[in-house]
Amino acid sequence: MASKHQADYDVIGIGAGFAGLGLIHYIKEAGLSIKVFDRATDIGGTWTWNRYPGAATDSEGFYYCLTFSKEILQEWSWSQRYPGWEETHRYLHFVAEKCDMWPHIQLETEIVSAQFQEGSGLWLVTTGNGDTVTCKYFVSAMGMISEPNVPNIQGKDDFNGPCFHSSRWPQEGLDYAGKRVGIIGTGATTVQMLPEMAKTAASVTAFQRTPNFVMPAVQKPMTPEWEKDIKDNYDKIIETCRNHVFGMCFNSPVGRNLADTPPDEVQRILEEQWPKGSFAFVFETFDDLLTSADSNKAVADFICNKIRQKVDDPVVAELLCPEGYPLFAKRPPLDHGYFEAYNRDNVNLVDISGKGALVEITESGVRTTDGHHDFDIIVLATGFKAYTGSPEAVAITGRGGATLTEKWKSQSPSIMGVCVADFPNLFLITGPQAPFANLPTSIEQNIMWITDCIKSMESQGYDVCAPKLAAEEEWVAHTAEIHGQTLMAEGHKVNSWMMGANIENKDPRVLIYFGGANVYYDKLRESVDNGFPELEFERLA
Ligand code: NA7
Repeated sequence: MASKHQADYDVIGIGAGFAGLGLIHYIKEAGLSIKVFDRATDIGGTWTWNRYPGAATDSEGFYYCLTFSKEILQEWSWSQRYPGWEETHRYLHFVAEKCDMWPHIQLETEIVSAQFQEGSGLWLVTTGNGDTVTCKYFVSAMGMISEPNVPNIQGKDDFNGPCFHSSRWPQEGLDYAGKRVGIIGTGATTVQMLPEMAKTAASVTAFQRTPNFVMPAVQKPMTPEWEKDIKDNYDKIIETCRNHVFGMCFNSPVGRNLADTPPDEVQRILEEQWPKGSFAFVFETFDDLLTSADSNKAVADFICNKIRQKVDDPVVAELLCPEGYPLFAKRPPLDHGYFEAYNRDNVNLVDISGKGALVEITESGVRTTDGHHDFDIIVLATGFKAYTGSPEAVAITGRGGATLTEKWKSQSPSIMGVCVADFPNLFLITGPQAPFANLPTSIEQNIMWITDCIKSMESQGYDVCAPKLAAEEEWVAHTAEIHGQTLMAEGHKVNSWMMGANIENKDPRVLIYFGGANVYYDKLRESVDNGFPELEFERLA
């Protein structure tokens, strides 16, 4: 049944990364028209912006991928366990070409605003050039860790050399060999970047406010035998991710709590798992690490001892050991030689957590209260405005004239992270209060729900779907209750982006559903099966 009001496209998406490409596939398959806009010069999203040395996936590549095409899963070959940004970027190009997605993509086009039009039920979308385009369904595929957090550090525009956010790495590349590099921040980005840069830079100095629980990645090349095993078992791999609490290819729950395990056995299990690498260290050891403070502390102590073993200088080692907060209150990075890098003569750690606080960036470097550090290059590896930052960067105005930014001022409510009350026909892929999980798994589950909703509306001749406020309140309460039962609730004490606590002048909040990605995917399916009870459907006159 055709809509009474004609739009330029059935669907407009913003963002041509994993989410945007996945959206194109499912919407095309539904027989609807779609255009995806991206301000970047290339597709790839995260994997086109984050071109810093060492940038790589933290999920293993064989399940950090889209699964809708069995052909692609068989044809594409990953070269190693954790593909670097170049390889992931090449993979996304492969997907776009193979599935004939290019006609549906418009690059170098920033969307600056989108307004819901009450009369027609369409979205009016405006580009940075002032061009306007309309759609019935408007989808944010902008990614949940993509809008840079650039803190207001005094003097950052005065520096004489390159000074940029890590996700705005110069696209033409940057020659840092023989240069003195200063990096502000020591999150997952720096953990990947620092050991790689240290190989050729004259010096690399990291300014650290909060140390992280960094666990081993254990990179390894893909062998023909391993690849065959993966490709022979893809259905099982996809099913495992779909049914895992974090959407990953791990065998958990393991049916064992640390609290019930004798200390010797705990050490034996942790020692056995540590050299295998990946987040399996948390997910395939014990089931109570994210809920029991004592169990979490035992593993935290184990990790700190490993750090002490790796770092030669005991003072530096102590500075690198997290203390006073639980493992996973901040998202833990994976290690590709980060700690060993501090044993090099050209790598320095500057503690800015206390009396040596960061004061300003000057023409020639960084000043702390302890002195001045000269640099040729400064990288602001200061993180992202997770979950809400990207949608808020576009002026999205819903019913009644309120913007998303206004709606999300003190909390960031949604229904399952996919839609928001007062914003009809707007869909988010991995919006706030969705789980934090292996992203391609969550992305695809979200897109399937969105596409099913759109297909249902089209087949019944509906013009508008309005998310119900009561359903939103229910999801918010449920998400908050579960969040409060986990140790991630302590994230606000350590500026965790998982609670939006890393953003200046922003109230910490519940941004993530921690009830299990698998449980969440079941809820999305239930919603489809029950005819989307969270939504009110309308036909316009
Ligand atoms: P993160 O993990 O948010 O790390 C940002 C780092 O920047 C962190 O060490 C912060 O210290 C530091 N930071 C932020 N603002 C400042 C100021 N004003 N002064 C000094 N230091 C600051 O971002 P990443 O890019 O490393 O990783 C983001 C995610 O991307 C990662 O978790 C993966 O999921 C992929 P703090 O900890 O707040 O003391």
